[in-house]
Amino acid sequence: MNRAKSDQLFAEALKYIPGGVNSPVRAFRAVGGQPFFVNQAKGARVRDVDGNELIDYVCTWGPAILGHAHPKIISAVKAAADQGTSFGIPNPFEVTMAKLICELVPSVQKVRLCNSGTEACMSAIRLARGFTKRDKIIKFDGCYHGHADSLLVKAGSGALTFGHPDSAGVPAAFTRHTIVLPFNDADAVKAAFAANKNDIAGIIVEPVPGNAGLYLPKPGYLEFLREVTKANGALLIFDEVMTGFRLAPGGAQERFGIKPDLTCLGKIIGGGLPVGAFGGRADIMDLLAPLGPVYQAGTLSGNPLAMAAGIAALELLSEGRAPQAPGKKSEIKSGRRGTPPSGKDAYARLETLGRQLEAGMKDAAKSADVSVTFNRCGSMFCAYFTGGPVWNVADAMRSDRERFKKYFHGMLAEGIYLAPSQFEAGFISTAHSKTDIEKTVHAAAKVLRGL
Ligand code: KE4
Repeated sequence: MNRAKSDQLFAEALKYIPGGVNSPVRAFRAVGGQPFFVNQAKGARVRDVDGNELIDYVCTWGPAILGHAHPKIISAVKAAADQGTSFGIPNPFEVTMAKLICELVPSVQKVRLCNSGTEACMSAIRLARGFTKRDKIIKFDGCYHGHADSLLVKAGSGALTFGHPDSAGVPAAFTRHTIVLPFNDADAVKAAFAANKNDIAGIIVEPVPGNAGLYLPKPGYLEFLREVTKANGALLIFDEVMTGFRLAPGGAQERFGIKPDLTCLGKIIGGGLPVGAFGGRADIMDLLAPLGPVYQAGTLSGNPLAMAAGIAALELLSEGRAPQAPGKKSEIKSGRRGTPPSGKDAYARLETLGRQLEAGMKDAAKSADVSVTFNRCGSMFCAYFTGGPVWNVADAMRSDRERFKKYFHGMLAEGIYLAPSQFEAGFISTAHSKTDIEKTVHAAAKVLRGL
């Protein structure tokens, strides 16, 4: 594949941007080689600057659930841009977006818009601490909630499992109140609450973790987190930056029928433009400035262009759908083989394509006699190069990363762009076709045979 222009751009980028990228995962450090540059994307495809066209399963890390450059999103952004790009005073789009989120996400009564998932998670934690007047937060290893200092932690040891900084520049004091536990382990959570009585403000969790590949909550685990937080006067924060509007119009909380106290959102609600949001119970949200003592702000929060793009996306995803009653469990069954969602055609289509990919990948791995564990939830997936089940990050770490590297580059050579790391989720969009999935599975069968 000719990459001359990409290589030239990367050499130039390295002079001005650390690592040549504006976000580390794009640097291909986990798979070797160097990134290509894209200047055009449409539907299920991206086109690089050398004219190579690739079937895209990164979907800009989740936002492109309707495919790239959906005409309704593009025209909404153009129309908004014609009126100006930012006003420094409320704009009508902010109200429309807030209303849509409150109608679609079962547990959200009020919502605050911001500019990234990091901001959303950082602010939700500050709000939980302000509301409970407690300092400690539980998070799970393998889950990623953006790069706020107190969340860049790795597990310590033992039931207390206090966090240690996972990045230079983060003082130990900033992670002292972060308890890191293994995901899908109820006993570890019980022990942490017992060891930190009345000190834990909340649990923040990706209900379906998509930042160490993809693995699912064990049956009953999310219900347990809901109950154990309630029993201990702590808040349950669902980080749905990735799963929000991805697994159902009401996100994972609709798919699994759980009502968290706060929810973090991002990605899809910006239609590809910079965005974040956090929302939940009104009695908690009303502690936010200017009403209450918990400060949070953002120059471009509720930006009209990001709102216009996100509103177009959410309207397309939720056409003709009655708002879900809070806490109502949708017809979607939890777990890997959930039945197609009750929502719009979009989700039924995503489920059908996801099943087709899962079945094809499993057949391809079997016929190539390569150990692959293929995890999927709706249109999110991950092929781990390991034989055993993957229910947490420890299981995920057993995957053969050298094999993944070869697989990634083999698929790229076949015109398939997967996430450049074993520890990232893949995404299907409504713009993918059955033929695209067939091509992908055919390519995988060829590449796996050559591993
Ligand atoms: P941002 O600050 O990148 O908008 O969102 C942070 C975040 C928070 N919560 C969850 C569940 C997330 O997945 C993310 C961001 N996800 C990564 C992909 N694994 C973004 C890609 C990147 O860092 O470049």
